[in-house]
Amino acid sequence: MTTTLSQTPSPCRTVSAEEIAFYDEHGWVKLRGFLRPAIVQALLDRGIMLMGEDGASNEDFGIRQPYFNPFPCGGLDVPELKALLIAVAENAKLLMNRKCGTGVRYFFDTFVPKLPAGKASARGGNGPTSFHQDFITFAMDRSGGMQFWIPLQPCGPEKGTMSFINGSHKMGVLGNYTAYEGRDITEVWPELLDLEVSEPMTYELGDVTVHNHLTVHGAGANLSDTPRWALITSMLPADAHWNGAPPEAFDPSHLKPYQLLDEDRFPTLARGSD
Ligand SMILES: O=C(O)CCC(=O)C(=O)O
Repeated sequence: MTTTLSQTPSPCRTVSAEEIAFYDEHGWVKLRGFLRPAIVQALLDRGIMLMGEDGASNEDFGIRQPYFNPFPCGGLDVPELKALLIAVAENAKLLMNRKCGTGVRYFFDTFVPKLPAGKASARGGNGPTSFHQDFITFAMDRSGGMQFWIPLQPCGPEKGTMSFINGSHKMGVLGNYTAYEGRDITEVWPELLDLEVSEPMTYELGDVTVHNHLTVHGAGANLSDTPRWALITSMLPADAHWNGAPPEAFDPSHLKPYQLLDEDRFPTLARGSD
């Protein structure tokens, strides 16, 4: 008998107490064997359907930067993927570990193929990822959010996988990388050189990393000749409000400054106990 994704109970496992402690201390954690391979395959199939095998034949999304060619996944509209996002949010709540039991709100889910550095790309997306924090680009009034970085195929450093600066999430907000005038973040903040940098990640199918929006991270170029297929899903504390600044990740035209994010666009996927 064939098993469909919707017949199976959970698309992922639950984070362990050790993983929660590692995340709290380092600002990131690798979750080995977190996802069922079938859900990873479903994500890859959707990425290829929307973006083509080359990860670059998608409708123009209007964003040009070297890190990757971004394109929305739209997972909330696909029942199996919505179930995944809800399960991810429940794990984000455990990792966030707020004392008042705050829940978790969906922020976005985006394919992020990094295109091969050796091939010209009209879309950009074929360079290294400079070291940065995510937080400042999101225009939120509070920290606590995190990215689940889901490789859709096994991959390692040659594909341009991330390294993390351990403990950098405890250093506060370090500015927008566009304000560094081309300098590396460690030139602007030499304090970061006192911290350890993780190895670039190597992922088996089903492995995922999670990093705090305040954790400094970056990646090399994709030195292979095929796309580095990955999906980022970003989660926020359910009590996050827009801070009124122009965000890079969403259109705030329906919000007032300091407004709680609305349920229509940013649904609460993991209910809080507060
Ligand atoms: O995929 C990459 O190279 C970088 C991803 C990133 O910056 C993020 O997940 O916040």
